[in-house]
Amino acid sequence: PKVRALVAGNWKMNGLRAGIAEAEAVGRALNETPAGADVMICPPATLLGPMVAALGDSTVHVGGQDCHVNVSGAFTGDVSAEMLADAGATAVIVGHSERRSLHGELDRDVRAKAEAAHRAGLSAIVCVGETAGERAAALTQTVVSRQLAGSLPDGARAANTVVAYEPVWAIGTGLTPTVEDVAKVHAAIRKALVARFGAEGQGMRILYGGSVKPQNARELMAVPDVNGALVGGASLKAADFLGIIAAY
Ligand code: G2H
Repeated sequence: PKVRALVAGNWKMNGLRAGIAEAEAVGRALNETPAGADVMICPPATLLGPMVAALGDSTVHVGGQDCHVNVSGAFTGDVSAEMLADAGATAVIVGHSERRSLHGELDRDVRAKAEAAHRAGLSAIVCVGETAGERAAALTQTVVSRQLAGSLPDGARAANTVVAYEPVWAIGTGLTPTVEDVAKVHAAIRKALVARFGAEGQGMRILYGGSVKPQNARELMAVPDVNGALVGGASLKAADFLGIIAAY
C-alpha cells in the first residue's frame, strides 16, 4: 500500500507573531485545493498556541521542534511533550542535527525524547543523517543505521513515528544529494525499519530533509521510499511551502 506523504515545515528559531499570516495562507490555500500529502508546520514554541488558534479547522497540523523527556518539573527553559500536546501540537521533531550538534544530544537522548512524545500522544519525527566528514569517509550507511537503531524506541509504530533523513552537509547549504544517493539511503532505512518493526516499519514515513525547495521537490518525491519532506528555510514563506506541497 502506498504511504501517504507528509510535508513538514521546520521553522527553527525563526518567526514572530506576524509570521503566523504565512501559516494561515497555507491553511487557506489547502482548504481550496486539498494537498496530496499531510501538511505540518513546526514553529518556535512561543507560536504554537497562536498558530493552532489561527489555523482553526484547517487541515494543517502543528508540531514542536524538541521536547524534554520529563512531564514537568525543575527544568528551566525546557518544554515537555505533554505541554506541546496541551498547546495543540500533534507531533514533535526529535534529534534534529542542530540539537545533536549544538546541544550534544546523543542517540539515547533522542530515543528518550521519542518515548516522551509517544507517552504524550504525539508523533515523533526522528532525524538522522551523516556529516560531511562521515560522508567523505564513506560512513553514511554506518552512521544512519547506528542512529536509527539507537534513536527509535521499541514501541515505535507507523502511526506515531516518522523518520527524517537529513544529510547534515545538505542542511541550509543549498546542496542536495543526488536522487541515487537519496534512493540508496532511504532503501537502507526502509530495510532496517522492516527488519526491526515488521509491517509497522513498512508503513512508517521516511522524509527527506536538507535544502528542499519548490524546484527540487518533485524529483525528490519521485524517489522510492521518500514519503515526504522536512523543509527548513523554504517553509517560512507560504508561496515556497505551497510550491513544495504541490509536488505531492
Ligand atoms: C534541514 C532542513 C529542515 P533546510 O534542517 O529541517 O532545513 O531545508 O533549510 O535545509
